[in-house]
Amino acid sequence: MGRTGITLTRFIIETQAGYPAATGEFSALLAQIGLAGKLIAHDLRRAGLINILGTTGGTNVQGEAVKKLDEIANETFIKVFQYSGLVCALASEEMEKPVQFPENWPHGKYMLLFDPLDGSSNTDVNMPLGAIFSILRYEGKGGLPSAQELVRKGTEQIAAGYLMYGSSTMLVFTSGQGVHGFTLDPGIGEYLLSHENIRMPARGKVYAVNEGNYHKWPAGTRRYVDYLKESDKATGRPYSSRYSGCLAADVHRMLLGGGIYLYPGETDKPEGKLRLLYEANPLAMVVEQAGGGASTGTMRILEVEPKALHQRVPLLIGSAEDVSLAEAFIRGER
Ligand code: AHM
Ligand code: MG
Repeated sequence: MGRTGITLTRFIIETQAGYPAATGEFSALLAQIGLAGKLIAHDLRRAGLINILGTTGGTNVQGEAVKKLDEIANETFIKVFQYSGLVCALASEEMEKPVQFPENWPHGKYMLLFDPLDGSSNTDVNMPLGAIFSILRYEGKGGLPSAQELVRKGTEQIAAGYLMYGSSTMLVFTSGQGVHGFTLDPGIGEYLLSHENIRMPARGKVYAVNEGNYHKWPAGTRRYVDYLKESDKATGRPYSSRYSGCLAADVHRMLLGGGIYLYPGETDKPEGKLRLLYEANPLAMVVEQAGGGASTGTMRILEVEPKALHQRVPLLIGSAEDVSLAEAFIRGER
């Protein structure tokens, strides 16, 4: 049983020595992310009743149709952090440019990059959704960070995690001291420790990929997915296929049970679909901290040198041995 059931705040205070800011700022930052999660979960639970399903009619910087809930989730994060005194700049999938918070400067030394509503195609059909966040520290003395100062390599993240709105709401994070999962108890409005120090199995039995894109993939990726479907008792094949349309939910499954999620590059779109800074990097940090791996197919996600805020990257993420084998297929060794 251990510490199961303790609140998020108590967990951080107890373990504070190992956390990035022993001043309580980091604990406040996570509590604010938790608050954004509670507010969004509250809307999602009533979404069919309060006219927040469907699209706004606009398109975002990625050229994708914006869902009403994308906008609501993004505004919720902004509201929660604007006068928090913690964060000097925010960047999100839904905004072309980062937002600076002069009202939090110079006290707020954190920068937050996030996907406010991951798996937006699930909004109207009552399927799982998530939010993904990456936390950086800004040491600049000269003033608020410029847009380019948020574009950092994954290894520079000081913490990362995701919220998941499934049958329960969860907050899962790492600050480089293991991965811990908290479940929101709606009765008392608190996140309670439910999954301490999550460790991923070295290999899984499940794969998640949008197989409708099979004919767009390069040969190595196709061969790998064909391999997973072959029957072979010794290697636990065929793997089961589970794809929810929500990256955070699929990675959550792999984190707990092992396996591999893929959003590969395509022959005509080698950069893939997912965004490096606020989808791939934070989940890569979480998964590596739990003993798993995250790769572009040819290199470690956390070492990709980013050039732009909304840069895309192919993503293979999951159990360490599954990811290594997928890389071997992509290199043409299998
Ligand atoms: P989103 O952040 O706009 O929702 O896009 C990311 C999502 C992932 O959650 C999911 O795994 C993938 O895109 C689904 O894409 P597709 O519909 O192409 O399979
Ligand atoms: Mg997303």
